[in-house]
Amino acid sequence: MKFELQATDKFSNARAGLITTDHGPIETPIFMPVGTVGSVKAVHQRELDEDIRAQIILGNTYHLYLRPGIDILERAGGLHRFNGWKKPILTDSGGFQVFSLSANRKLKEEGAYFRSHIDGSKHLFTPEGVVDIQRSIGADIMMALDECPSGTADYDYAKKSLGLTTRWLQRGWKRYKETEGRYGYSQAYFPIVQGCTYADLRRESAKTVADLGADGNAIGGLAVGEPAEVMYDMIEVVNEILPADKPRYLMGVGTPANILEAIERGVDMMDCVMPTRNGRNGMLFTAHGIMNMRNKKWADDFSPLQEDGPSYVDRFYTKAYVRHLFAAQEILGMQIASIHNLAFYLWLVGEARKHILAGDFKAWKDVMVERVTRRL
Ligand code: PRF
Repeated sequence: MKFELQATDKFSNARAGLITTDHGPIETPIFMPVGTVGSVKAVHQRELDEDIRAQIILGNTYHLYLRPGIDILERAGGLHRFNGWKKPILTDSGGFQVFSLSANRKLKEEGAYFRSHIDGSKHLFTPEGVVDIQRSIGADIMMALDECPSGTADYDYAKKSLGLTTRWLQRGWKRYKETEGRYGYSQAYFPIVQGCTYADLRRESAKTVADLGADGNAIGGLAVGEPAEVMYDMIEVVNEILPADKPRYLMGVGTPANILEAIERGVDMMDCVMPTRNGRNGMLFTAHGIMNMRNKKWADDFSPLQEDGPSYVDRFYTKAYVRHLFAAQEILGMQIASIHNLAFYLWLVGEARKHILAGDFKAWKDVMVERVTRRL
């Protein structure tokens, strides 16, 4: 994997760059749609590619390991062959999902013990094991096993937790260096900065991560219950230390406004379930504000979903029709909302990139943050 820094904003830390992987290029800043079980919910691969213009999607080690399982993924020739997505894939390591989904999880020095949320079976994720699993999945970017404490964790807990994450990182990195991709293309391994809301722990973690010299670096443990301002402060603290010539990935963030604030602070990659999950509940993000399609006010609004929207669904369908689909609980409503929201997120980061390259990112961003947070 290669990263070329193409421009840095004069008035902020925003950057434009180009990541090159064996499955093609990624222009940054980029938003990565989440495809937890190997499918971006309610969206075809063709729509993802041609309409939404996704450049990279996510998968989850936790889910894919439990189902369909590593044997099937290996026999398929990896996740790209299995789901037909030919562009880059990043997989999260599983630690975060073990904590949010599984039962009876327990952290030990050796790894994370947990029971499957599907059938209750017992499993252990080790830092080495999740490298092997991600090799089998064939992710272009693999993530280190970490612990993500709550955003309200106390200092002692955060410090102990970071100790474990750091030891796990060294073990995972060693396994990464000793192994190779099994499908003939190369795979990167991103370490993850933790340290909760404590600047000294964040700095310490960022130094450890920077010293590894990985192809890219991630910031975890944010958007987990701390105030947004604290998240922004932590991003600033960490990005002062993470190398400028490697991509920076902020995990699991966020709203359109969060994304713009993160880009302003030097983040290059982001993912979040929000456009798809909230979309399935009828929440549409647009360049003019947020619409709840369950609201009766749209019932007789026959104007296009978003006249100037980036996706064909924006002009093809009316607000009244989409409101009807949600009222009638039709699957198509969820599909339209998912395509619209993802196309909007990809449009937003694409515009951010254009404005960084043009040199007027900061002024554009200040206007956009206000617009995208309005309620329509
Ligand atoms: N670690 C991992 N995945 C994550 C997170 C993390 O801290 C977050 C936190 N926002 C989302 N996804 N491995």
